Amino acid sequence: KKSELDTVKDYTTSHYAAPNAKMYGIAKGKNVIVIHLESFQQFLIDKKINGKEVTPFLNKLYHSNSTYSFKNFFHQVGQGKTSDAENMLETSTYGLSTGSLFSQLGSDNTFQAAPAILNQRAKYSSAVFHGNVASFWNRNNTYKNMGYQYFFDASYFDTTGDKSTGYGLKDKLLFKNSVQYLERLQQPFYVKYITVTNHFPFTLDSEDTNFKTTDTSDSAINGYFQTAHYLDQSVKEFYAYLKKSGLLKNSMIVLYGDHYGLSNSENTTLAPILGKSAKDWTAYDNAQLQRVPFMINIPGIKSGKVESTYGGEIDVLPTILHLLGISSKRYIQFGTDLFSKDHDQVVAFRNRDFVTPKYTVLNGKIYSNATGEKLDATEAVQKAVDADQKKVNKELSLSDSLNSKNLLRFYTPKDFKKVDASKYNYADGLQ
Ligand code: GP9
Ligand code: MN
Repeated sequence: KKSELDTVKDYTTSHYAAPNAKMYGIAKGKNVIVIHLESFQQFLIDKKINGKEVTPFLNKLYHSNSTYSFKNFFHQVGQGKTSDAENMLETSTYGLSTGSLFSQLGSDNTFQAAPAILNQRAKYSSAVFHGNVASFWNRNNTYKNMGYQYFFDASYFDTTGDKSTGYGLKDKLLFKNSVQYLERLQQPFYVKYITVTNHFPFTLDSEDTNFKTTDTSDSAINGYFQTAHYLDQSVKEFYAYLKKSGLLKNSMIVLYGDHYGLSNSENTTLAPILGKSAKDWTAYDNAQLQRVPFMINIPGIKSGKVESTYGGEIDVLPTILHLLGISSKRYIQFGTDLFSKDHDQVVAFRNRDFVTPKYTVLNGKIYSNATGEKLDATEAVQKAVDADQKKVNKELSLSDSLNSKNLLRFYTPKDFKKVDASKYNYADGLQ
């Protein structure tokens, strides 16, 4: 009888998408800097409020010819929110159907995650910078099992008084005060910045913003544009440092929004700001707002553009590995390289709803992306959608069995050395 691991492996092997030869290795050997844009939704890109761009710096990056930007990229998180996004990016496996994988399984599971892969395949060092306490979402334990060498959490920074908001150190200070550690990391490095200031309830001290925002009845919406603007300025300041230090030209910067900031219940108040009618707002519209930015900025290239490929957080790891010239074929990963001609454009949400380039399927109801209207599906469309739904269900359930049964402990990819979490002591920092 086939083992459960083999069933999973058979699926990911047959689902694997070979790299695009034009893209493979274009960022080989570069540092990788992942910037996690907290609660940042795609609609912020190019959005103007009172005649002013909310995120002018990110807009420029988004449209730059040194950036591959994706306009049909969706978050796929469940209840684990930030930690689910992190798990997908680090492992290309899904979060769990309830709760947070980091919290439930992060302390004990075997991971074959980005920091370990990059270290073993291409000698990358690795670190996370985050202005909240290390125990939030059980990161301190999970990161060790993923092979992160360093974790600079709140304890490394002065977070007192007005230096913090609800979830920790303000983003400008996180970027600025991380430099002392970043500069001592051996290159090439794989580092991740998890920002926090653009987080519900989106409040900011008045000294940190002069952005003139909306005046809706919903203070979260009004605040959202201000904290997003602040995040934009934070990234801009960090880029100025990267440029001045010379790191920029040796790095690939990956920016992504982890999940929605405004919830479905707030979307009807948001609708008029997006030029939509609140009274015609539907579940379809809520689903479309689950787009988040995904940008790969590789300073020096000229071929960057806004891509319309559909994809999500599950696809990031194989995409990045291939850009670095590292084959992903030997790993168990559920996503596929966004640049591959075999990339799978069916984007699964954690609740089994899904989006394809043509359809949005919510609770079995099919909406046309072209019209936003519910479809009376022809037999052929229904058949295609049923096949996609079956695949989505299968993929999520195989990922769940892989993770909840810790099946990776039985699998050793070629040359992979199991991560030894006891090697890492995040209190030591970089001496
Ligand atoms: C906290 C931060 C927020 O450390 O990452 O997590 P979220 O509430 O967005 O899941
Ligand atoms: Mn988050």
